[in-house]
Amino acid sequence: MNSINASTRPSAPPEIPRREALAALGIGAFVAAGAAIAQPSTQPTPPATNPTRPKDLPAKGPPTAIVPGNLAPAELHVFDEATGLFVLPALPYAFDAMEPYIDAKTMEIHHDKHHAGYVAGLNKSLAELARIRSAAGDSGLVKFWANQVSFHGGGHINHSLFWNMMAPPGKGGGGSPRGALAEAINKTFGSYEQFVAQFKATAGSVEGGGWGWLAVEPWSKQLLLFQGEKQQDLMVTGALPVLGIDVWEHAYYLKYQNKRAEYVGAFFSLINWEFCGKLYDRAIAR
Ligand code: MN3
Repeated sequence: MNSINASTRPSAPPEIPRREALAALGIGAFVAAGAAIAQPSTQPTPPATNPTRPKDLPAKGPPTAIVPGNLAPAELHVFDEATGLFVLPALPYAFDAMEPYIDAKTMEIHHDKHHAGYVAGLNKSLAELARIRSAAGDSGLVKFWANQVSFHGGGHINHSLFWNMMAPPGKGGGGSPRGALAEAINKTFGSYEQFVAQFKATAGSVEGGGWGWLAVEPWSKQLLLFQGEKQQDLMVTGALPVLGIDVWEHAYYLKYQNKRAEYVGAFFSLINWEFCGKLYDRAIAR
């Protein structure tokens, strides 16, 4: 699989054994959870996204993207096997597709700058750790770079999922869960309405930058609703994400300023429950 958005490669780092890099990430489950969900898009190429994309990178194929309401198993393209580098997946819709709930400028900056930054930071961190292993780097910085792997690795996977957990309002976005996920939500939280209230309270009260997550704990197969701080803190080890909302201010501040609760409320008009349902079905089938 290719992506036209394999675009944020930093200067080529020393070769990183892929298996080793993934193991260091500790996010294999996240990648696996998304791996069979996305599908190649037959949609037009999204608007030009990243001015830093090297000019000599050929566009090798269609963007990897979700067609809202028409999901089929394919690949969520977060990593390029050929280069051994993590890559920025294409946004599966246009920047203005979340209007009026999330403005186009916020989506553009969020994807092209913030998410791209996590991808670059993850590749950089892994390259620095490889340099240290080859005795070219500062061995005193393992703690620093390992911390950066968690932060940027979390950021990359969180956002790769987040874009696909939303769809244009009325065109795959909004409504309510169906199928096994709907039944699990009712069983766990008492009703969909009680789930919504707890989700809003959870996401709305994250301290600083972070996320509200609905996830499956795969051994018990229980739904958990919890806060994530930064990109990686307070996570439950191994929990497989079903639904998440980014509540960093960069996700909403241009339109909502300090009114995070309004943004969290608006998010319910965008949730791609079909995608979330597939994440749930895969999580409990493991
Ligand atoms: Mn973000």
